[in-house]
Amino acid sequence: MFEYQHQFIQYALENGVLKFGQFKLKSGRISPYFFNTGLFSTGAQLDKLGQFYAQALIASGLEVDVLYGPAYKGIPLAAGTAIAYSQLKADIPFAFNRKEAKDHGEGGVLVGAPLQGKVLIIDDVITAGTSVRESIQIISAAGASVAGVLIALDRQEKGETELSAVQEVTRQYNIPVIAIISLAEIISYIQLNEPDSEKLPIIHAYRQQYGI
Ligand code: OMP
Repeated sequence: MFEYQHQFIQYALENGVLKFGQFKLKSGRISPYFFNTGLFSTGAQLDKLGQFYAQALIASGLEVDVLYGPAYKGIPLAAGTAIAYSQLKADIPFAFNRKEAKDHGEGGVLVGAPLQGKVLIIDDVITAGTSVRESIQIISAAGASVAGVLIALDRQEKGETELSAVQEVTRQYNIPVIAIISLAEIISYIQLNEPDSEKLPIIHAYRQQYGI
């Protein structure tokens, strides 16, 4: 585990973004943990969150031309990452979509920099991958190529097949999915900091059932 991944989990715990308990997911599964990036909700928190995303992007070595944030949750994430990336590496354009097309003013569903070259999708969590597929269609329709996907957490759960949603996306579109952390890092973090935690067997059982 990289130092920034350890720090990211610590930061998520301190801010109540990573929680343990019983949570119903979009998929209907009852999960022993939940990660809610929406709770990073101050300027300083968005600044720090953007730094983590930018560090993960830099660590991946992926070269991208534009950052794209899918509405709604991806918009502040792409903006925050663009700010942090400009401080750590290079100034980079970003864009996002509207959920409903605007028929006056500048019109259309896309806002910000033109989608051209290699576009990186920035989102929060991938479980089944629904939102990512929609973004890929929007970027392709604009005539640009998808460089990959950058997310905060890969839950490493089975999708419709034995593969995880992230593996399915990687295979279907031949693009990398970069995650700041995955469930594996959350487990390592607990093992390191709370080796006797009662959370561990519960998370292991969940992983046994739904994990890849
Ligand atoms: P997919 O679009 O099916 O991949 O589901 C991802 C979405 O699930 C996220 O964008 C969140 O709305 C939600 N989610 C979380 O935010 N955190 C979690 O830990 C789990 C989920 C989820 O419901 O699966």
